[in-house]
Formats: sequence, structure tokens, C-alpha cells
Amino acid sequence: MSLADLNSGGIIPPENPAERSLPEWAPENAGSEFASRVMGGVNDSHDGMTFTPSTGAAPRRRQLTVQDYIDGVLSCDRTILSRAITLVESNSPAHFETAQKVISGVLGKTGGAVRVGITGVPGAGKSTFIEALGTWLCGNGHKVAVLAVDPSSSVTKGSILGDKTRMERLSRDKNAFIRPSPSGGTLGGLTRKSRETMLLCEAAGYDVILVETVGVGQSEVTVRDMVDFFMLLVITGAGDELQGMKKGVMELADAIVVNKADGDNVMKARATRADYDRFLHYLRPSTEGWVSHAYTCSSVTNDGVPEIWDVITSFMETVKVSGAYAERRRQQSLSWVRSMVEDHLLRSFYENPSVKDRIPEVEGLVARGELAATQAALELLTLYTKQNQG
Ligand SMILES: Nc1nc2c(ncn2[C@@H]2O[C@H](COP(=O)(O)OP(=O)(O)OP(=O)(O)O)[C@@H](O)[C@H]2O)c(=O)[nH]1
Ligand SMILES: [Mg+2]
Repeated sequence: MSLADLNSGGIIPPENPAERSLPEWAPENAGSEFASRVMGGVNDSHDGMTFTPSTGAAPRRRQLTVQDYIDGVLSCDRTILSRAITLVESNSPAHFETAQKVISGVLGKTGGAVRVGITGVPGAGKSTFIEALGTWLCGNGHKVAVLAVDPSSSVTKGSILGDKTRMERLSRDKNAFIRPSPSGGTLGGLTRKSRETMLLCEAAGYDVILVETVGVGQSEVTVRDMVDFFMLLVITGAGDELQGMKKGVMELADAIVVNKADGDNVMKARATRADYDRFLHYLRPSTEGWVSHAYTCSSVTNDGVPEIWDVITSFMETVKVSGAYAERRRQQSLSWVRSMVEDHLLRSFYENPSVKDRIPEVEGLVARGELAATQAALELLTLYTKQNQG
């Protein structure tokens, strides 16, 4: 199977005609039915490129060679970096092959960044925290790339607008690069795109990658699998926040940060921090050799934010010495391969014409209790195997 085969199928056409016009950073020759969906409504993109409202015709762009992409990414040409990311986000098999060549061409310059994942319930302040930490890091000589893995964004289409207003300062910083969540496809597909985007940003010289994900089920596990340091952002509640929190998510965290520790909320935040710290004490550590603790900060006043970076730095030193860092990166590469294969198989199954035709009827039979679930699964799998062999 060629690399291109891995990405074939699963093409998701834009539903909204307004999305059919390609922004300036769209890959050349991208038929709009192949490009990943682009969320409308964003003007004056953070990376200095202008979003051109639809005129019905895609703007003509100079075609870039694989070498142009590689050179542009390595020299941190933000326009080319953006276009390279658009290329890896494309669902077209043709773009996939070019994208993989670009990735291979820059691979030697990747892996050097500190990769940080940030999760938390909607409204916990993840974007505001990233704005605060990212701005502080840029002021201290770092180059920061911000990515989002948000499986819900293709439905709500809201997150990019929210993030752009919440990261206004950071989006204007020349040392920061903010990329909204790719949309369209399964969580597995989003993961491949996000991982490859992360590599491109590293190759462009961004030494800190901050990945925001909203805490909805599987996405935390996915992001934990992409980053070195994973933190859970929480807020104070009515005193029962610990009960409402899934133990599993806390077990993934290298730190729990109680945000919004400002104004009248400071004392409450400190009490909540102590509760989480006690709870963490009884959990399995997320990273071997590292003891996860709880902290407080305010993303609005910046209090405690630089200290979170100290925690991350200390974590990186610890895991590099213990070998946990190298081992985690190794495991992540393996799970990357597996998730690409799984994603391909899933799409290939559901895009299979025989399966597609039969699914509504089979599901109807199961729903009415006229066919056993095991029989239904067997029938669909047999259809799939038969057509693949034929
Ligand atoms: N007082 C105070 N408000 C904060 C703080 N951090 C965030 N907020 C506010 O909390 C609200 C939600 O913040 P966001 O940063 O959008 O939260 P989020 O977790 O990114 O939310 P989603 O992206 O929707 O999941 C906004 O109104 C912020 O201004 C903080 O440290 N203190
Ligand atoms: Mg957000």
C-alpha cells in the first residue's frame, strides 16, 4: 500500500458554498472539494495573510515545488508554513503524497520543541491561559506555536473565532504562530493532521508547541499521546468539583492548574488546589518518575503563569534524565503509525460502496430487534472483505 492509499477516501466536501472559496494559503490546484473545510468569517489572518471573501473563483497562486515548501518551512516563511499546513490538512490523495514528501524533507529538523497539551472543560480558560503563557514565553525569547485539536469544531465552527479574540495579543506577536483546529474527518484524521502540523512548526523553529483541546472524552487521550507535558486546567466550583471530575483525566495530567485565581476567587482557588493536590497523591503518576501536583494561576493577571513554565521546565529536565522522555516519544511514534492505519481502515470501511448501501437497512433491522448486532457486524464485514478481494 502506498502512502497515498492511506489517505484515500473520506473526502469531505464543504457544505457551505461560502467556504468554497480558498483562502490565500490554500494549496495550489486544490479543488475545493479536496481542501479541508475552511472556517469562514476570519479576516486578516494571524500570520499576516488576508482572507479573501468569496468571489466565486479561487485565487491563482504560484505553484510551489516540494523543495519550495521545504525551504520555506525551514526558513520560517510564515506564508509557506501556512500553506504547508494546509497541504497536510487536505483530504486529497494527491496532496497527501506531496505533504508526505515535505514532511520527510524537514523531519531531520523536528522533535526539538517542548510539546505541551492543555485540556479542560469549556470555559476553564484554556485559550486565555495560552495567550498569557505564550505572550510571556515570546517575551522571554521563545517562539511559540499554538494548535488546537477540537473534534467538536467541525460541528460548532465556533472555536476559531473564540480563540482569535481570546488570543489577540499573542496573534499579533511575531514570535507566535496560531493555527486553528483542522476540520473534517474522524478524530484519527485530525490527529494525523495535528501531529504533522506540529512537525512543520518545529521545523520552522518554534521551540514551544501549545496544543489546546476541549475536554470531551477521547480527545484528551489523543493529545496526551502527542505531547511531552499534559496539563489539566480547572476552575473552582460549588465545592463538588472533585466528584464531577473524571479520575481518568486526572491520571493523564502532569499538572493540574486551578485557573482564575484572582479577585475574590483567590482563597477559593487555593482551597481547590489543596483538594486536587491531595487527590493526586492517591493516583497513579501520569509520567514515571514525576509527581504531579496542583497549582493556581490567573491567566488574566498573569499571577502564577511563569511559575507554570518553571514546572514544565523542571519536568522536561527530570524526564530527559530518567529516560521517560525518550521512551514516551518512541511510544508516540508507534501509536502514530497505528492511528494512521486505523484511520485509513475505518474510512475505507465506511466509504466502501457495498457497505454504504447496506448500512441503513442493517441498522434499521438491528434497531427493530430483527437482527442480532453480531450478525449485522458480520454481514457488513463480509461485504467489505468480498468487495476488497474482488
Ligand atoms: N477572572 C478570570 N477570568 C478568566 C481567566 N481565564 C479565563 N477567563 C475568562 O473565562 C472565559 C473563558 O475563557 P476561555 O479562555 O475562552 O476558555 P476555554 O477553556 O478556552 O474555552 P473553550 O475554548 O470554549 O473550551 C473568558 O470570559 C475569559 O475571559 C482568569 O484567569 N481569570
Ligand atoms: Mg478555547
